[in-house]
Amino acid sequence: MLIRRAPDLKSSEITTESQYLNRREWIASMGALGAVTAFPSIAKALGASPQGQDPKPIGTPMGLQPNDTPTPWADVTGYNNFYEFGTGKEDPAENARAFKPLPWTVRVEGMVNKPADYQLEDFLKPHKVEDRIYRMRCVEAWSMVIPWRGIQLSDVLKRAEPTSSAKFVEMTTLFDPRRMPGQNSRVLDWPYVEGLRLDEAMHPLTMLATGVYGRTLPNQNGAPLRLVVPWKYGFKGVKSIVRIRLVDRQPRNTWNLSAPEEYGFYSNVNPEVDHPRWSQASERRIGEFRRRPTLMFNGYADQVASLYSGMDLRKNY
Ligand SMILES: Nc1nc2c(c(=O)[nH]1)N[C@H]1C(S)=C(S)[C@@H](COP(=O)(O)O)O[C@H]1N2
Ligand SMILES: [Mo]
Repeated sequence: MLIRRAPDLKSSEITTESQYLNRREWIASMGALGAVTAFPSIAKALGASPQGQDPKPIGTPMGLQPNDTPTPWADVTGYNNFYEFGTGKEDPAENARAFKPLPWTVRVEGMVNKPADYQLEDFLKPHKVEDRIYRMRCVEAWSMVIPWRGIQLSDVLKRAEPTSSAKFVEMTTLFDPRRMPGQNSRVLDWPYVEGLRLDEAMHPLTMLATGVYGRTLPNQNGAPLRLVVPWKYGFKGVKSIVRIRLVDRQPRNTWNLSAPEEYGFYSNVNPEVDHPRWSQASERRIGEFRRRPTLMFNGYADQVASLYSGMDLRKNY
């Protein structure tokens, strides 16, 4: 496998010309979203709150396509995968209601010069918080456009000072069956764990999210801290993270442990490599009826394809 050094891009450098164009088209398309919310029945079908109290989607659109509009608040926060709170898409919003994400400790450890246990506030304090609107896609072939708020994972890693042996990052969800009732059943091997290669983790698109729609992250979306990697299938986005560990071997990841033939370590969005149970060639945007084509790396190929040059993406699915 090819290990490359992490790209050292400033965030200003990743705003490409095509993103400027997308931004203009996106602003134009917001007119269309306004038209939808003007019809209460349609807005309701799309999941908008009947009181019209939905927060405004804020943030810099990054890599959005001309027809991408932010997924309504009610869908972003009402249609979730978070097995710690049940396996149905509507379970997490219901079952995570009582979860108290604060106080929260994050441990950064492993092959770093500066391991530490941080209270969430201290963990976040030195880093720049940004609002960014990303396309997201689940391996089950549904997709959303989500206005995230968060920090770059690269900032956290730089602060910890990885040693030269560190090659991967492993991130682990809280294990506390009293607070996460789904952990009392054996649907998955708890705690949920995910990983990235160090260069993927250092990529400027990779975020640790603390919010959506300019608000604090709802419990069902992975409060208080979750991973967001917009060019990978949703399951890479590990929620409610308590540990970030730098390691020299490819970490185990939960879905690969449960069904290795179905879920790989890389899990890059790839319309050419089907999952055994779901075609990856097209997707259904939540709130829409027709399918749309799935794009290589979920539309972020310009920015991330070079991470995988020389790799066989059929083998490394
Ligand atoms: N701890 C944990 N993280 C998780 C999951 C989970 O079940 N447990 N589900 C994953 C899957 S399959 C998806 S699609 C995304 C969904 O994130 P969202 O609900 O914020 O859209 O979370 C991912 N992170
Ligand atoms: Mo998913």
